[in-house]
Amino acid sequence: MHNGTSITQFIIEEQRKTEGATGDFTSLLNDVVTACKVISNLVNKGELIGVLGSAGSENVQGETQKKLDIITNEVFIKSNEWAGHLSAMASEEMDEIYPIPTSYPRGKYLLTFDPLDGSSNTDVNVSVGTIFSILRCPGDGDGQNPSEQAFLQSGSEQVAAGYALYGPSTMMVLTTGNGVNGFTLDQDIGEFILTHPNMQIPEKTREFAVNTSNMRFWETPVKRYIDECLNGSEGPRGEDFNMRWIASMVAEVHRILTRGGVFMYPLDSKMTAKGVEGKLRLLYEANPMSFIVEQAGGLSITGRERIMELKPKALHQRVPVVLGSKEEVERVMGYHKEFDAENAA
Ligand code: AHM
Ligand code: MG
Repeated sequence: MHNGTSITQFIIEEQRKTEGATGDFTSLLNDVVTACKVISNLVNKGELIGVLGSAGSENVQGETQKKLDIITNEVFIKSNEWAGHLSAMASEEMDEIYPIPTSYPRGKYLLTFDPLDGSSNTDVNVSVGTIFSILRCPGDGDGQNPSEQAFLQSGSEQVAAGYALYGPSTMMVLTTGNGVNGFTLDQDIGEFILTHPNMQIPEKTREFAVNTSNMRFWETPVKRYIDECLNGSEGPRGEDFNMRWIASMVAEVHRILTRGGVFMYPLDSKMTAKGVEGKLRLLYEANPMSFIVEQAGGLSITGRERIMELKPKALHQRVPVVLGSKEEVERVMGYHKEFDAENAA
């Protein structure tokens, strides 16, 4: 039995440190936490309540939606639209932004989310998660109709980011720019309890996560990095590496926060042939995860640039992602720089 700090207490105490804080942000985070508890319950019940399987529709990215993608998106909207803290929301599962209906007051924040990341894993009962990011609405949501443009802020502008991981335990990992803290849901009392204070990613690691079935489509620097890992003690790295691929970014990032490693979904020629620049979405996957990873002492890049410095061009923009332990991510960046310099010459 855990008798520690609840996430509500933690958020309120954090907020007290901020001068002029109105309590709006605390209340918004609480609504996000509630949504994640509801989703945890749905995911946990699974086929008992008939929520597994496909919905027979596609999202804006042309991906088949699972029933749970649609249900969890609705849960997020319903939990977060009424309280008056938000001006608009945006999600992986909605083509357009969702302005807060005029029947509710509008507030100074924007919320982006992927309600159920890794949802291809639900039917096989493997961990999935929710990812979210909170931005300030330009003009503090001055009553104007919020536009897509308002969301196109670089990751470094995020006010908070977090994820919920629905695994053997349900966890919530959160940053407000002051380190990273992890909470575990105590199902008996329905509260997240602080169990992983001040999470830090080990700098050096010998573990990587990548979908190697795409190897033949990768760029040379990525291929070089992974080849060197695979060659282990017989290659230039002189050490053996371990590999994992869960196909749930949330679970992958959580492992890295816990024991280090590198996760990548790099650019490949299949994507460029289709005119897309990556697999993962910038605003509600890559940016929040980059914020968390960097707040835990790691690094997150596209291969060539820091993700949080990118100026977003579109709501559903995709980017290549390489994140995790600092030394390894810096190495991957170095390989890209070397390659680009050789090819420019
Ligand atoms: P989703 O948002 O449609 O669930 O896709 C994102 C997921 C990530 O969680 C995961 O890292 C990746 O897609 C897995 O891709 P793949 O099936 O190519 O291995
Ligand atoms: Mg996703």
